[in-house]
Amino acid sequence: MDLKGIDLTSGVKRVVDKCLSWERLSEEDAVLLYREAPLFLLSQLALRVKRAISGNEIYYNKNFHIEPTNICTYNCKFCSYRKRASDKEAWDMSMEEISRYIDEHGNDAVTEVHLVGGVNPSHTLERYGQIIGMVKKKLPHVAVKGFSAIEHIYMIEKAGLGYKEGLKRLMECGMDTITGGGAEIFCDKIRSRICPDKPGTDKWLALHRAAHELGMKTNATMLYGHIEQIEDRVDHLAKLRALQDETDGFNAFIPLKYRNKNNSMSYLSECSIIEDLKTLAISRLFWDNVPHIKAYWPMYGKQITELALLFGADDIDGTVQDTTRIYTMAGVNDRAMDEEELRRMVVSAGFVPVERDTFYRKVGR
Ligand code: V47
Ligand code: SF4
Repeated sequence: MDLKGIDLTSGVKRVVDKCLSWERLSEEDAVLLYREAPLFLLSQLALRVKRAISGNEIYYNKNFHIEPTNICTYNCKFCSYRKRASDKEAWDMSMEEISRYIDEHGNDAVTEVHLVGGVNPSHTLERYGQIIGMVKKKLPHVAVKGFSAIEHIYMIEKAGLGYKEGLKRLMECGMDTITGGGAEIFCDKIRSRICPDKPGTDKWLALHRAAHELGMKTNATMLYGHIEQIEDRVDHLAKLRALQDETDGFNAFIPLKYRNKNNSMSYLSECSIIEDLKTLAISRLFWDNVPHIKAYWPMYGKQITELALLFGADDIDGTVQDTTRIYTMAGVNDRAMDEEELRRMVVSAGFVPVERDTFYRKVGR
């Protein structure tokens, strides 16, 4: 990379040298990149790492979500989705409704079903197992990505089991992996302000560790762009990187931009697109041992997703079929993309679209 004639601070030059010699970045390095590195440079550096992992390919999959309920015992201030049982916008699907829903959305082309919802205190681990089992029975060819760590922690503790034992029971019902949700931001001080009553960092990490020890690959998320500082984002990535060093169990990292409509933190503005792109690129550079960075299009919207491809993301998630309400309820307008549109987006950014399954194996049709 020829940086002659480009005005960079000595700190940035030092970190660029580390990147170019594939040296691991420290937390201080990552904070410095956030503060001092120009955006075009972050793009070049992150693309270099992305290309070493996935060449010119950008992955997508064919999936749909099932959100069985939005009734939740927790009260996350950023959540636009959660309702009380008495609210007219609350839902809690019966097993018959879930069955019809699977029939409506499932077909031979779908490779993944993403299950997630509120933590409904009237539900049980057994019911989670029944839902997973129903999906697997009707669509035996799909991978079931079942629920977030927060949902698992609640249901497993309620059943009086250890995390491994609880996850094992759901795996026996057909669960292949879990989602990366519920991580929010690992700084407990911030957590106590934005999601005060929900299980904390140690439990989230312990649940994923248990899944990894059972041989399961999982995803991880980070909710950013609210009241956290840059140092909190880097600390979050450092905790994930440290667990990955031990277990090698994470497949993908998904940075989630805080969207500000219809929730108790709506007084906050959303962060800039520049901040989104920096966060993607620095995640790619700092978390050096996570294979994939996902630019989740239902959360970014289509335009930011296109730009994300130039900042180290190598995955845009799936066809989704307009089956998630988490982001539409928080103000994102883009709801649907068919396969052709997903592929066109990738091609227009200069990459090769590749259909993958949940475990990043190429799908040959
Ligand atoms: O945990 C809720 C976030 C997550 C808002 O594993 C919000 O492949 C921004 O985890 N603004 C759920 N974010 C979604 C999730 C996910 C999404 C896509 C792929 C995968 C995967 C996982 O959504 C929650 C929370 O962090 N969230 N409200 C909001 N207003
Ligand atoms: Fe419940 Fe999840 Fe919303 Fe928090 S983010 S209130 S845990 S549905």
